[in-house]
Amino acid sequence: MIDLYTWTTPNGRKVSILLEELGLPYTVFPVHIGKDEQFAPDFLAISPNNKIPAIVDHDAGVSIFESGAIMVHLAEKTGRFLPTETKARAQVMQWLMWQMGGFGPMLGQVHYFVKNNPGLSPPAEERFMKETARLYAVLDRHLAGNEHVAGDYSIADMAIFPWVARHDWHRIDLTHYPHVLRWYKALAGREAVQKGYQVPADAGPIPVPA
Ligand SMILES: N[C@@H](CCC(=O)N[C@@H](CS)C(=O)NCC(=O)O)C(=O)O
Repeated sequence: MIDLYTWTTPNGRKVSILLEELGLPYTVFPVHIGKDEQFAPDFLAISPNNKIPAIVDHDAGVSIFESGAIMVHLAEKTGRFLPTETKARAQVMQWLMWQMGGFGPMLGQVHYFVKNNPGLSPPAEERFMKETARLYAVLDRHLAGNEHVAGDYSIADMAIFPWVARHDWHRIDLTHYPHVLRWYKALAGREAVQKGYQVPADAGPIPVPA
């Protein structure tokens, strides 16, 4: 059995989408980060960086924080969504790390400066908006020639998707990125993605442009 500590955010949804795709049983423990529940000692024992998501895999006797590490663990545990062949695995890992290192942190900065604190720092707004547009262009060019992000549908797709679902927060018009939009719509239509998106609470439908 797996315990999932999460909240209604892109990093949390990555893991709940994967768990739904895998069909693994799991227990959800909501951690309300707006109420500082991530600083509770019980949670810090599992996630010392005071951030969701985190899991406890009771079968394996391990607790893990950092969404990328959790996704690799679950993929390896089940032998799904992360190939073992060297080249195919490297492709998934590089796009997973692209999401963890850039397409996530940079978009989060846009949420902070542009959406939540407009006017606080115009240079920061410009810098992070520009980087966000660059990252979307990279993804769009890549998806122009690929159905999925890295070979078959994988944890790389599941890691990127919930961030694209916040496109209105980072002021991105998805119709300007037609290949991202095609890919995004395909994933938004998957039952497991829809179920995982609503963990730990119903957040309304996945936003999909017409
Ligand atoms: N690199 C981490 C980032 C996790 C993260 O930023 N979580 C946010 C919500 S999306 C959080 O828990 N924030 C609470 C806080 O910073 O106190 C991961 O991918 O797991």
